[in-house]
Amino acid sequence: MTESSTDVDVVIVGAGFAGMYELVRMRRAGFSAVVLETADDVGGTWYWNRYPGARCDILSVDYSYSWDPELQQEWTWSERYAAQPEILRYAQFVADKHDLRRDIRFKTRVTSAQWNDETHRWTIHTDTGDDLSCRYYIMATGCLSMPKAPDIEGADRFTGEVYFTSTWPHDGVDFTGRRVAVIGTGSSAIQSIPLIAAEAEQLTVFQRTPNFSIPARNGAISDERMAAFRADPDAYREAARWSGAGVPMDTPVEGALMVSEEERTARYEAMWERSELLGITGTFNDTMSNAESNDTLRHFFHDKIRSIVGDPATAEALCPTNHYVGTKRACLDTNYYETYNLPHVRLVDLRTDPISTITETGIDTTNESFEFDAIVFATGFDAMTGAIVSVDITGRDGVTLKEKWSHGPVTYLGLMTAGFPNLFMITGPGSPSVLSNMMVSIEQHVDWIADTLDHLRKNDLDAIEPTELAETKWVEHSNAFANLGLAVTADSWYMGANVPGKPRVFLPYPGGVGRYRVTCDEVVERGYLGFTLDGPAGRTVNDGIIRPLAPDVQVMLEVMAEMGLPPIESMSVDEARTFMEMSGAMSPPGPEVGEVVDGMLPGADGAELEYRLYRPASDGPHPIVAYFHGGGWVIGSHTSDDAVCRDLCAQSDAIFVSVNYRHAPEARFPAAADDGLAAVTWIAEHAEALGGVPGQLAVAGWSAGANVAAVTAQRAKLAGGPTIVGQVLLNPVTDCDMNTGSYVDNADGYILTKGLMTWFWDHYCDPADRADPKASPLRADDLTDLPPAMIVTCEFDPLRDEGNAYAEALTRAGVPVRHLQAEGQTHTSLGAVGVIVTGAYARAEMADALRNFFGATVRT
Ligand code: N01
Repeated sequence: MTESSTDVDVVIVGAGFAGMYELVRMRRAGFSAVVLETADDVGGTWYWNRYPGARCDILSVDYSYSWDPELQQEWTWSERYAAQPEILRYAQFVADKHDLRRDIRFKTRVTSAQWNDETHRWTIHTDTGDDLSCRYYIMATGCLSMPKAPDIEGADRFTGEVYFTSTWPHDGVDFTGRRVAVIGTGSSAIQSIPLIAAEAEQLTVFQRTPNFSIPARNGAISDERMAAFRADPDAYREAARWSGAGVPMDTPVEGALMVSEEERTARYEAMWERSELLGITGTFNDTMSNAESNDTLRHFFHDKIRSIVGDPATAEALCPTNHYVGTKRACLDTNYYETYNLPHVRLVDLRTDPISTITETGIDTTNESFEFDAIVFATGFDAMTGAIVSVDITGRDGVTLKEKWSHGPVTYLGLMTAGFPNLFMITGPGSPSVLSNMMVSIEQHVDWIADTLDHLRKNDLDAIEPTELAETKWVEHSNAFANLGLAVTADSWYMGANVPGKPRVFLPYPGGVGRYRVTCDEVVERGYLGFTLDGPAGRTVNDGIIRPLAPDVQVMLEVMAEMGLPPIESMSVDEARTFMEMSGAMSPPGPEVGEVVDGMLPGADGAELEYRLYRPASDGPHPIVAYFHGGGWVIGSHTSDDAVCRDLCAQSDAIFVSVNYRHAPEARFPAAADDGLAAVTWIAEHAEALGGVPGQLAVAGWSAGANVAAVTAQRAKLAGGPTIVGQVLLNPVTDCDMNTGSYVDNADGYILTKGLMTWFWDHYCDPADRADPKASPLRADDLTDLPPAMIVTCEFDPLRDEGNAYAEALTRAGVPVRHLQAEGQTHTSLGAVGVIVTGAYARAEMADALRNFFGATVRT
């Protein structure tokens, strides 16, 4: 520490909207705090980005602080989308009103920071020579604040004027009479190009990737929007906080392909007229996840561009074809496409004619040499991580953040990172941040951090740090979420793909601000789950995983919870059966197969059983799988697992015969088990007539159906036939013991509860009979010589442990077993074909197992 050192509770880096509000909260909480800021005034991004046309692209009414009720009344925006000078004035107004500048050290850049594990304090070094010591170190450095270094050959050779949109001269630039080049066609370029064109004698735009942009239609804020806000500002802000992207908006319920082409186009036209960035991908619910749906939007944009831009070749060059709409950040513009109709404006398409070098006098492409008076670099930022790792931050054990993040940022909740106690990031990587209205995400993080510091103080603690497990699992969760969508397919700055050498990782958290807020709140409610808290009061490691479910499983459960459906076990049997049919009718149909045929086969005790046969599209004959549906022996039918049968049939290239075995309570134990054996016997005898290969018969089932399949395999062995070459058991009931660990862990959750299993067992089987191996196949005396098995269990299923136990027992008995425990999945999720994408791999493995049972050469 130098002589000019300062000891404070909190150092905040950055005096943009995040740092300013954090300072307010720290002061209110009575912490001593200093803000360090490179610029000579507040405003952050709005201080630096002063290029012509710079304005927000979230409606001004939404892009405003909510924490000062007076401010909301005092400040009136002049336009729908405020321009940079007005937003900067707003930041300055807030700084004045709350007298913030007295705690901000301007023209001060943080150069390095070191954690001291003895004192639980950070030492912060600055370029002014001043050092600071603080307990808590908060990076409010913004997501798009570190300009990307020019990565074009010869960039430093040009002797004319050079401008960067990200650090524009404060007194503006006059391009009158100049020949100007703009490199880049992202938001900054798209906003500035029309205004530069209005002055310049010649403007040449160098475009590597065209972007999607809609007209901003700037003007007065609509009466409707203002009325909604003024009527109840608190309710309006609250709706924003729990929304998907931090702006109150209706959530679309339909996919783009669910409506007619006319209807779809009409809705896209309405979106185009409405001129709101979030509306672009908010017209339908699957634009960001379904390529075909996104294509309809992409083509709508192409048509618009072609209708505006006069020169067909220029129009085509402006049509984005290598990424889906919304996978790179879309833009709002004022006369952007129209600008290319001006005679002195030209577009150079770098995809066909790349820049070879920048020269002293201009730019050379492969085919041409251009001379310019000025070059404007609108080439973007080292987003989300650049500003954070630009400071040399050293955490515990001498590890630097740069080293730790060398393969991509690793954070818990985008707020903190393990090994760097008391270092907070506002809107850091792994939080919704740039996918949302930044104001809402900033306020949520600032509040969370302020509340956390207050919690620590109240509890005589002075250090907080995420656990490795919590952090690793958060990154996995965020990545899994991202992988459900199309955004990971683009070479965007969201993916770090714009900066040469930067690891390719989806940087923000894609689950939405409302869901994310629930998560952060829950972390706190569960005693700071995933954090280690330390200090005079002692050290507590509250290790754990906040979101262990696969993200699409989580979303499905949320949707179901919102529907407020009664639990199945509270229904009558008839109601439960109707409910099951209705849910099946609402589910996606599963893939096409060659043929679906319904028929009847004899069950046990003279019963006549319906069956549905699914035949692969390839030429037969095929091996056959006798399939038994799920439904607790009570509900469901030969058609209720339709999508699963189609999917497995198509993937395994085997015939599936789904059997409507008799159900309880009308036909109690052992009717279902007896029907299983009878059905398999009949199928084996009629294999040829069914289009099958005699002797190539496997059994498969799901849940209670997997119980029937397992029991059938055992009984066929005991009876000396028919021959069964393999068994595929998905979440099987194998035992009547309802006190296993998985029953305890999942007693109340995830649709199949302990209560529902009790309801099923009670309908199916007397307690006295349940230990019979025909009900509990795990209890069979002899498990040797059973057909090879593929057993799939799910982490969040009461039946998990008994399925795992069956896999182990079969293995012990010498039966070849392939066992998969699907992490993050529930009892019903693997069967949700076309809904739960993260479960598809398990069905692919089941199909693969079937192919192996039948042998690769079976049909040749
Ligand atoms: O930066 P960008 P931006 N040779 O990265 C091109 C926010 N923002 O400053 O796409 C040739 O989007 C690059 O090409 P490519 C907003 O979130 C908000 O415009 O990499 N070209 C791209 O066209 C936005 O998304 C507002 O192939 C090169 C452009 O330069 C984010 O900031 C306004 C190149 C960079 O576009 C960044 O926007 C402005 C090279 N070597 C910005 N390198 C609001 O309205 C890069 N490019 C609130």
